[in-house]
Amino acid sequence: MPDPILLRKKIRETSPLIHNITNVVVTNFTANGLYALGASPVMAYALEEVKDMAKIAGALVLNIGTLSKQTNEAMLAAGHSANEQGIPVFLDPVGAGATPFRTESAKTLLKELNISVIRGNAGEIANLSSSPVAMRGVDSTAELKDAKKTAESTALEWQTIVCMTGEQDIITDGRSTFIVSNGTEMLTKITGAGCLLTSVAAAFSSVEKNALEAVTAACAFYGASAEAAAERQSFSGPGHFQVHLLDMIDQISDEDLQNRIQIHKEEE
Ligand code: ATP
Ligand code: TZP
Ligand code: MG
Ligand code: MG
Repeated sequence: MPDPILLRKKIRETSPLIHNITNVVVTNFTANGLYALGASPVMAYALEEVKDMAKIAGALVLNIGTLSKQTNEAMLAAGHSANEQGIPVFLDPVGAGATPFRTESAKTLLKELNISVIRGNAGEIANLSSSPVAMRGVDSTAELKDAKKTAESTALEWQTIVCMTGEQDIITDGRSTFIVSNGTEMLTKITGAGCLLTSVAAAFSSVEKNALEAVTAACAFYGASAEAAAERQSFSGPGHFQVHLLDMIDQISDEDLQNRIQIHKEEE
């Protein structure tokens, strides 16, 4: 079974380098979240250096939130370099389906690279599958009839692991599926909650070869930390929540984690 407590300990002990090519909205929040976890973040985008940075990282995150043609090229170069070294590559297809540029860019990364995990909301994942849905901006407005089926078929289609997040997180390779029920609605009130989760999941994957278990553990750890953050006494809205989330990623105890974790394995 996925073990968030053990994997968080491993991250703290080894401080893995996580190379992020991410969007301009969430850059600072993502770096602070990775520090709070005990990982070592680096943001590097220049075509001249991404290959060198990716090959010394524990994991690479490609996030298309504010994509440009140049960043797209850098993502491909970094991705090839990581693939050559067997370093896990995570894709966050922010806003896939909102514009053809986003959808096509995400699909090109999936075609050209060996992507270990796609982490996105329901709408984004559906738009990488053969059953696209309408998207408005980066938020999922899709009410998928069968989210689990969509996650599983997308995983099989791209031969990867899909982590579809929402009130429940569905983590699947198309055959084995975990459901994580941790989290709080407050996560939908701040920007970057999904983007940071993608980078946190990449950090978990850098210390655990079984990516399905690593990502499941990351979702439970992150959701539990967010629950604890929302319960803090001085909490009074999204501004405080964002800061408390960083604090709880750093401070949540093993005992508190153990009591909160809600991971369910689906029958095959
Ligand atoms: P969106 O842009 O639609 O907000 P996102 O990329 O930010 O998507 P989310 O699906 O919001 O990603 O997931 C980010 C985190 O928020 C995950 O840990 C997820 O479990 C949690 N989450 C999202 N919605 C809810 C909810 N209604 N209740 C509890 N937790 C939630
Ligand atoms: N616009 C482009 S990227 C971005 C916004 C608002 C951040 C999206 O962050 P998340 O984690 O998907 O909510
Ligand atoms: Mg969100
Ligand atoms: Mg997102």
